[in-house]
Amino acid sequence: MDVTFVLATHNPGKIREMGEILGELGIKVVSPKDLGITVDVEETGTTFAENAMLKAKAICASSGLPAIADDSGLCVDALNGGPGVYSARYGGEGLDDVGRYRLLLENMRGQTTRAAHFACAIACAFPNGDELTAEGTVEGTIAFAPMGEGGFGYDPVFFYPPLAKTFGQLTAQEKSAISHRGKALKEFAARLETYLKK
Ligand code: ITT
Repeated sequence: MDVTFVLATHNPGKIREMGEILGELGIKVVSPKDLGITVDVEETGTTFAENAMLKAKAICASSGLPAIADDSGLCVDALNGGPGVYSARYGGEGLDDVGRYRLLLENMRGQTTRAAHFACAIACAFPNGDELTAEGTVEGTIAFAPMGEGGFGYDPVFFYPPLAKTFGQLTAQEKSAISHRGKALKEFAARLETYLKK
């Protein structure tokens, strides 16, 4: 594939995972940082798909290149699907990844219903106005304590029953093979291939 895409994200965990998966799928990417672009996009959408498209369009407009964005989050049944689209802002500005998952564990204390899923929407915006989208989810449960140092965000507290491990205990390859992001990016790559053939 001879097109270069900008990864419309500032999250280092996503840049790493998306770069690896897209690289394996033969898709060339650069980061906004590589291009000297810093665009802070306000995530005003109510769905992952809307927010992903807002980010992709903003970075496409400022770079002049096709841009791929990811909007994702953790949806917990006992929290009525929260933090959902607010996953990055859970607990307010002052918290880091560890602070956010600790707050989640605190809010889940005594809760026996632990089902949750990660969701990921991928959006791609082209300079000519064309758009592509794809989505992926993965089901799991909220662990009772953090386990593992891998991944990022809520990974240490997201337990994946089929492997009996948290996402924090998986290698990058193991996580990508089953994750919300891995699934969404594979679907996106298939749609992109069809689009580029047209
Ligand atoms: P960009 O908007 O720059 O891409 P962000 O971190 O603000 O970065 P989101 O608004 O999509 O991105 O927030 C997603 C949050 O959901 C992220 O910060 C993590 O806390 C969490 N999250 C998403 N995918 C995850 C994953 O694979 N593992 C762990 N946590 C994840």
